[in-house]
Amino acid sequence: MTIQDISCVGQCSLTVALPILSAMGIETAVLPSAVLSTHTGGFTGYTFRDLTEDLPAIKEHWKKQGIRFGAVYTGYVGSAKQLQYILDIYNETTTPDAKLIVDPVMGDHGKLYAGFDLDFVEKMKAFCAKADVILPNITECSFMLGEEYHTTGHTMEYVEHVISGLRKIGAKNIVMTGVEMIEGEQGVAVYNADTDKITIISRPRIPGTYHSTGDIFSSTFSGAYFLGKSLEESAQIAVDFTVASIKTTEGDKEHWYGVRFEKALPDLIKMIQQVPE
Ligand code: PXL
Repeated sequence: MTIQDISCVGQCSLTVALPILSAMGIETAVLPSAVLSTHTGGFTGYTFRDLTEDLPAIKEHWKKQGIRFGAVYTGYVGSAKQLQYILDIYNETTTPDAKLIVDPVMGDHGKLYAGFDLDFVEKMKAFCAKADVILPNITECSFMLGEEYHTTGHTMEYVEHVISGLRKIGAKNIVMTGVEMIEGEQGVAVYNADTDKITIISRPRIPGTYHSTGDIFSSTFSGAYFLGKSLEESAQIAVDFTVASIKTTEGDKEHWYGVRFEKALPDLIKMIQQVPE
């Protein structure tokens, strides 16, 4: 089950997660955290309907129906109060082995998204401590650690420092996105709590900024991990599909609000069918 907003227009959150998870062959239930006419990253005057108070009744109905989920993946959450409701849903409607995968969606490029504040950051930190895997970008890591944001030049020392800070908050497995360790490359750092090892997965950087690629990454990661791939394999598939999605929109100035990931879905289906070496 995935919990995030429906941005009616804008190719992010649920309108990205659902097609990706479906293409991976995973039956996915959705819980919309809010409904917006568009996403908040560049559109103005959007509508925002918070669904926080719908969550308890939805949970009660699911419980009455005996519904059980095999995993929960959370993205953009509409209010701090929702985090407790989501934990209740996770605790009361999942199978005993169900993983909680949290993308602590709060900001990018050194700034919080519209509508988020430092109080939300504190609550998100506590929520991340309950997760099996967290998928923060560098901006979200900086806010959670209360530190300055560094765009590029991420040394291994910096990555280790951030991971150690996030572990102190209580995070278990960590996939940090937007890591730029090698000039001209971008990727992710995967911290595996079982092996206590960090793996860097990096690809040549595509110039420009592309909205919602974090949601594409996290949805793909969650799908691959749910299918039983390792943390590292899941991150690699997610990086490769994110790159393939960006390539469909590279240089397309008119399509500024998202990427045409739909065109790359056939690649994703091939990627998850490949047997690891
Ligand atoms: O892509 C993250 C995201 C999700 N949902 C909404 C957003 C954003 C980023 O701007 O505005 C509503």
